[in-house]
Order: sequence, then structure tokens, then C-alpha cells
Amino acid sequence: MRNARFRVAHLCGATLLGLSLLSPACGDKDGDGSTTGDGGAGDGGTGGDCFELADGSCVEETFHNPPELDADDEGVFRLTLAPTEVEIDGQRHCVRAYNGLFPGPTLVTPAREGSAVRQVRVDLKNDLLGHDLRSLSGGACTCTDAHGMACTPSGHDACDEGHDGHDDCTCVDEDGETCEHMFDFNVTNLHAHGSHVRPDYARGGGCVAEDGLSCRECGEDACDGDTTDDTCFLGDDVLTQVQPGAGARYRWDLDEDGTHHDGLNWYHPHIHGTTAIQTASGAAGAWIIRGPLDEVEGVAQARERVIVFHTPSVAENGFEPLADGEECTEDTLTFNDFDVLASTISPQLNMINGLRRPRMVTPPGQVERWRILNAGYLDEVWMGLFRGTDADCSGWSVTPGDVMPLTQIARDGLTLPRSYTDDYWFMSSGYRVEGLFGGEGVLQHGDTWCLVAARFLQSEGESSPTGEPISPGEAPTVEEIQEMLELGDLVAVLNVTEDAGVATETSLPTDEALAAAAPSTVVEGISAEDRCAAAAAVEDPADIDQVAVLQVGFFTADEPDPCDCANYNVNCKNFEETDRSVYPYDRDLPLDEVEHWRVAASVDGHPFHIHINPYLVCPQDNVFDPIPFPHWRDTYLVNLDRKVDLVTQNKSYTGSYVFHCHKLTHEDHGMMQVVRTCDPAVDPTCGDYGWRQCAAEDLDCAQALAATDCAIGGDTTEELLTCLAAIGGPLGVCGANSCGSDEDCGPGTSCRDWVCQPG
Ligand SMILES: [Cu+2]
Repeated sequence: MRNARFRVAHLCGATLLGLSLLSPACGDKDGDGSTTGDGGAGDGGTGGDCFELADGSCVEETFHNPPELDADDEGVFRLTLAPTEVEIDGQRHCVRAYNGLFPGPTLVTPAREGSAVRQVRVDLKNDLLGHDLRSLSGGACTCTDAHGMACTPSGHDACDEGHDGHDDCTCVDEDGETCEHMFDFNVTNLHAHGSHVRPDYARGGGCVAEDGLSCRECGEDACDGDTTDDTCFLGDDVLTQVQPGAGARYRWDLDEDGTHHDGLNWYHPHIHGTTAIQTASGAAGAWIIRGPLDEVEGVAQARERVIVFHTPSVAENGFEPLADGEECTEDTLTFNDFDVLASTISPQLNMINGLRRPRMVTPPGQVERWRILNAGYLDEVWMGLFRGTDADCSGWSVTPGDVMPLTQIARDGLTLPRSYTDDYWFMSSGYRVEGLFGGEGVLQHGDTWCLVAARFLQSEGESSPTGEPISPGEAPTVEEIQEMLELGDLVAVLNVTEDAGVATETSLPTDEALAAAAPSTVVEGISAEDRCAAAAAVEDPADIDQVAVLQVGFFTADEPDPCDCANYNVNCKNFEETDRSVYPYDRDLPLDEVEHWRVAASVDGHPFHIHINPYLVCPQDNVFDPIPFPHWRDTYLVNLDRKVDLVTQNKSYTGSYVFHCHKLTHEDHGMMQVVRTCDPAVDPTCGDYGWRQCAAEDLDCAQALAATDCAIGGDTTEELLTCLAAIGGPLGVCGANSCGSDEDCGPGTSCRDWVCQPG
């Protein structure tokens, strides 16, 4: 099954007959040249313009950018999250989505003009009206208090006390078992992914609560119960909940410190425990910030396509569609089971802009500008553009000459300091890849190019060379990636035809022009290259400003984790299980400080995403992110045997926010930390929390730190395990003789360095 033609022809047999024999005559505006179902370019409507291809057939362009959302008369974007019926690959589903769209509409913020200050206003309405309590390990939960009355338990967020929940509420699932890891799937909020704005409240007040839309306190702590000062818009505040039936007013002040970047950002809900289920429902949309890159010659007149890639789990083992005649209401949501999302045996469907295999049409010589967002909730993907064997991409060739390289010009909403061209590209959840291809002589009349995706979870045995439907423990080789793409899944078709008119742009931009539009990689006078060299030279973990190790547990009952790390953790600690009365923040980040982060993972891959401030990635020689020069990012995959040095600056804005794994099911399980940017000059508590700091006698914290030092110190799995075994020995911090205080030790021994020692 190595032959792509054969494999795809087998999948798409009906389609092969489709276009070549049954296409309507050109000019038949009512004809439907596209096919439906699971093969070839499809999902077309009828009645659109018909384009004649070189083979004489006629096709319709079914690809469209997601609709742009118009602001209202006051310049406010209105987003409403509500049960929404959508058609996914021919099936009716009922999902939580914005404004009836799947995915959500695109927000566009114009370029800054002079010294004008752009304040992006969004009113979020939650039209899910009832609570929907579900556990991450099972289904719906029913909750009653001591009197047998229905109740709502306290949540898990920073504002537990501020809500109407109570603690004597007991919840059981459909089997009568106590609900663990329970969340309200109808609670929401809004995250401006990629924004550099205040993380809590927009400065200056001016927010008036009305129409069920709330404001928040003009201060960093929205949870103190004082509602007299609730006159500020929410910033990029992901710690405030929007309850069922409620709403909130956001304002993202892009120009407060004058350093915001332009590019492709996005928005999605961000409540711990419900982020994955809501985002996977399609509650996500692109947010384009215009700026200097849009003016660069070679970019400005290129054909701009906004491509929101998402992966609903509706295939075998995935979510069941609505029954015939069943209406979509919040009681019939079809995406409502965390287990289905998190399961690695649930294949997911590759879709862009809500469509399966749409068709694009472009004129010869055109420069195409593709702005791709991976809005998927879990899986990684490789993508590439390959020459089709026919106008429907019934098959494609991956041999050199049949591969269309993509010239990347921006990543994660930040223009690259120079372009980077490669035959295929990798995206984790949350990534944005912006690239160009085409031009005079490159796209020719009669060409067909196939956008192909290869995912590990796509379909067992098809895209995974090992047949394993899980993320690999080792990075694949280049040959394995090519094989995956050869056997990959068709995502979209691009036909080149003279009938599409005249190219609007025929030349790619120069690197000089791109560099002039890019944010500087010189931070506080020191080049990124010099900062990365300095970071790489640091060996002792204690000398690293910030260490973050993202992990899922990988020990078994027979071989338990000697340090007792939580499953789904950062530095061995779980977001929910951390005692917030002792550690309100996992770490303090001093205001405006330039910091060196070293981020790593144990088994599995984890895309590291931090809010508010992007980071410079020091280049790595690997198949995932091979860009060979430092560049700005906000989401970056780390996995086994792969540590990355990052340089960031805690710029301009104080307040608390989070970093986490952008595999959203991992985040919901607690692979997340809350950080605080604070100013030591005015806040004497700033610096009380840090990745090496443990409260007195907190043995769990000491063990977590010991495990983290092992994880970040070694270069291989073997070194990690050897190190853990040593500290798990009888006299190690994590061993049988470990202690937090003298009381933990037997007679004649006392607790020193977390170990019971004689004397
Ligand atoms: Cu993860």
C-alpha cells in the first residue's frame, strides 16, 4: 500500500468516476461540479461560479475564508456561544459554537494608524443556559445536597468562593459512582490567543454592566468579592468564569505599550476543564491583526486564504450524530463526552473552515498567501502540498518536483526575521503557520495541487508507519514523514486555471522587505543569537530562570513513580491538586525582566503555550520545528529527549495568567500553571513564588523539585530514570526515608535535607 495513487483511488473510487465523466458543461451555473461524501474535492454547494479547467471539466470554488465578523455601531464584536446544528461530513451534529458558525467568524483588527490606540472590544454572551456537570472520566453528573436538593458544587478556578456553588454538594455519575474531575461544560470565557495585552483587566475603567454582560474589578484580583469597583473590561482574563446564561465584556488594548505584533492570532474558550470540549466543538476563530507585513511587496496583493484547520472526532469511535428528526438543543449536544475527546483510538476528521476537502481555484502565476491555524484540540499534524494525479487529487505524488515548498513568513502571529522554505510543515494544536507559494512559472494552467495532512491519530495503519495510533515515543525520520504524507489524508484541492482570471501578485517578497516588517529579535540590546548561546551554556538547573517540564505519568502500579508525581503535571505538580492557599501562584515573573526558560517533556509531546508574552525559540535541529534561526513563538512542541531554550521578557503588564500544554485535554487534566508578573519595586510579595521555592516542611514540593531536577538535568530517558531511581532510594528525597519534618522520622533520627538521618 505504498502507492499513493492506488490507496487514494481505493478510498475515492466513486469520485474518480465523478468529475471526469459527470461534470456539468461549463457555463452551467446551476451545475454542481463537486462531489459529496468521503472522497475528492467535495462539500460544494450549487449555483456558484463555474471555472473551466485545462481538462475541459468545470468546477466550483467551494473553499471560502471564514466570514469576517462585523463590529456593531459602537465598534463591538459580539460573540454568542450557543447550541448550533452543523453538518460534519454529511452528518448532523449539535455543538457549542459562536454565532451559529463552525468554526467561528474571523475578527479583523486594522493596522495601527499613527499614535492611535486600538482597543478591541468583544462582548461574549453565553447562551448555554443550564449547568451541564460532567466528569472527565465519565458522563453526566447529578448533584444533590444533604437535603436531597439539586445543587451546584464549587468550581476549581481562582474564584471558587465568589460563586454560588456549595461544598456540601455530592455528585454521582450515571452508574452511581462519585464524579471525579468534574466540570461544568456550559461555563465559558474567552482567550485572545497570541495577544500581548493586560492579562486581567483593561486599564481605565469605562465598562458598564448591562444586558447580562459583566465587567470586572479594576484590579488584579477579581476574586475578592468586592463588587463596588467592577467597572473595568476584562483583558485577556482566563481566570474569570462566564456562567450559563451570563456574559462578559472584554477589551484587548493592543497599543498600550506600543509593541504589539501583527499577524494571525485566534480566540477560543479557556475554562480549565472545559477548554477541550468547547474548542473541539468548533468554538474557535481566527483573529487577524493587520500591520506592516500586510504592506510588504509580494504579500500585499497575494491571494489571502485564512485556513482554520480542525479535527472533529466524528469518525468511528467518535461522537454520534443527532438522530433523525432530533432537534439541536443544549440537551442534545453531540460533542459532550470528554472520554471520546481524550481517547487516542478515536480517529479525527481533517477539516478546514468547516468543510471536508474544499476546492480552491487560482490563476496561473498567482502568489498564494496561506494563513493556517491549527485549531485542533489534541493532535499534531504534518502538512504538505503535492502535485495531483488528476484535477480532483484522486492521487498525488511526493517525489521531488511534485512537491510545492511553502515559504514561511510568519509563525504564531509574528513575522519571521527572514523567510524559511521547506517541503512540508508541522503543526501542534495552537500553531499558526503563515506561508507563500506560487508566482510566475510556478503555478501553471492545468496544475492541481493537493493539500495533504498526516496525523498520528488519523486512522490506524493509514498515516502512521508503525500502525500505532498514538504520538510516537521517538521523532520520526524524514523518510517516515514522507511516507505518512504519501499515505496521508486529502484536506483540500487547488486547481490552477486561466479561467480564474489574472494573477494579482506574481513575485514573492524579498527577505529584506520581510525583515523590515518583522519584530526585532534583539532584546534589551542583546541579539537572540547571543542570548541563545548564553542559555545553551547553562548546565545547573538552579541557574535557569524558569524550568517547566510537561509530563504525563508513565509509571505503572508495579513500578510506581518514586516521587509520586501527579498524572498530567508541570514540574510534577497538577494544576488542580496544588493547594492555592499555600501557592496562589506557581511562580512569580518579575516585571520587564528578560528570562531564560528551559522547557522539556517526558513521554509524549506537549506544545508549550504561554499567554501574554511570546518567546524567542532558540533553534533546534529536529524534524518538528526545523527553522534554523531564533524566532518568536507562543506555542512550541516539546517531547521526549527534546529540551528547548526560550528567551522571553515579562513585558509591561503585571497580573496573573497561565501557561499550559496546548493539547487541550492535557490542559483540562491539569498540565498548567498559573504565573504572576509582578513588580518587586512596588510589591514586597513579588518573588515569594518560584519554581525552586517550597513552603517550609512541604515534602511533596521537595519531591516534585527533585523529580524536576532529574527531568531537566538528563538528556535521555535512561538518564532521567537513573536519576529518579537514585532519589527514590532509601536515603533519597523521594525514598522510604524521606521527610518533611522531624515528626516524620523515627526515634533517634531527625529530618535533614528531606531525609531522616541518624542523630
Ligand atoms: Cu500535553
